[in-house]
Amino acid sequence: MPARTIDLRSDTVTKPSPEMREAMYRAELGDDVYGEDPDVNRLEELAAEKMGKEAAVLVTSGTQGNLVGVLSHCQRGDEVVVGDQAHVLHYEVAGVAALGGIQLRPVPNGRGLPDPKDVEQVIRGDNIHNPPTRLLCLENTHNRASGAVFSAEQMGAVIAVARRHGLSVHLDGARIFNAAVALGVPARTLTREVDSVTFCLSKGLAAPAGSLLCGSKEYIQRARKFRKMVGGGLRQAGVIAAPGIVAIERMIDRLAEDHDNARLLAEGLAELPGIILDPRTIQSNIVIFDLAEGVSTDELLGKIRREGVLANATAPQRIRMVTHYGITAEDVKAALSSCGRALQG
Ligand code: TLP
Repeated sequence: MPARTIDLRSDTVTKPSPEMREAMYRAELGDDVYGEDPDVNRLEELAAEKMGKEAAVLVTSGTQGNLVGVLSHCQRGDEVVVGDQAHVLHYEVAGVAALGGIQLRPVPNGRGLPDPKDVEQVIRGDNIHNPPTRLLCLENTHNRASGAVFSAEQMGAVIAVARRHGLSVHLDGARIFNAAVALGVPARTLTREVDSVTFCLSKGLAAPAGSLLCGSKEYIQRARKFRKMVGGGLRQAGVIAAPGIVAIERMIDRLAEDHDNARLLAEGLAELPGIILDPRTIQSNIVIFDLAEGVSTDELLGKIRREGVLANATAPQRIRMVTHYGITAEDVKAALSSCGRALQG
């Protein structure tokens, strides 16, 4: 058995810090459906302030945040424009379609943001045949684009198109603090122009669960009702909120270490035979690389797993590795050695 597991599958695998465990233990607790959990109330205020919005609501997960976020903007039969690589399109079980009767309209986004021209082209005019285009969804950092980071200016160009046509804008900011740290700006500068944003406590910030949906007071009031509808009204949720407060107050600057480790990982991987990766494209904590023809994804993943290194495939010849609170520079070096052995033998 390997001495230690180096789990690069995702930053969702992070375990809470000792301070978070202590905060959970000490949480005062109250029934949050009555609005009576003091830590939840404090966390929601803190989240709203960090995102520069009037209000916030604690949800169980990023998926629930995006679902409730979209439901609170749309009516059944509305259409939402999203990048064709968006998390909301690939990994959220089509929740907005299945539960909200909302149609997702993908536009190409490759390794970046959707092109404003492509967005403009799919916004529908007022015609009896057309679903109303109601919302534009963006993602920052972008998961399937190797954690690509977008500045406020870059997002501004595509948001301007949405505004010109009266669309609202929701940001899947599951890793918005990674973007903020990578750019060296406060997160609220990246969320200023959007109507709503979801961010996660349980990825690089290392809290055990929970995400926050943030927006105007009136929007968040609506969202509270949808959260209840999808079963997200929790009771003594202070056990989640208390470590969430620690996550926001103590864990944001630390994300820079994950970015350094991701760069180290990408530079090492790029040197290995059979791996196709330009390390200059890695901007945050997600490293995605392709395998040359003839290199088997399953074989590589199987070999490194036997040495205690875990990673996931995101396509037949594509692997993702994510750095996080549980991964040190030493772990990265060990993972690189393991990949090197697997590719040579
Ligand atoms: N992403 C997970 C998987 O679902 C793929 C991961 O391991 O990266 N938005 C973005 C951009 C995300 O990356 C994720 C999680 C979510 C939303 C959903 O968050 P959770 O897992 O809390 O529902």
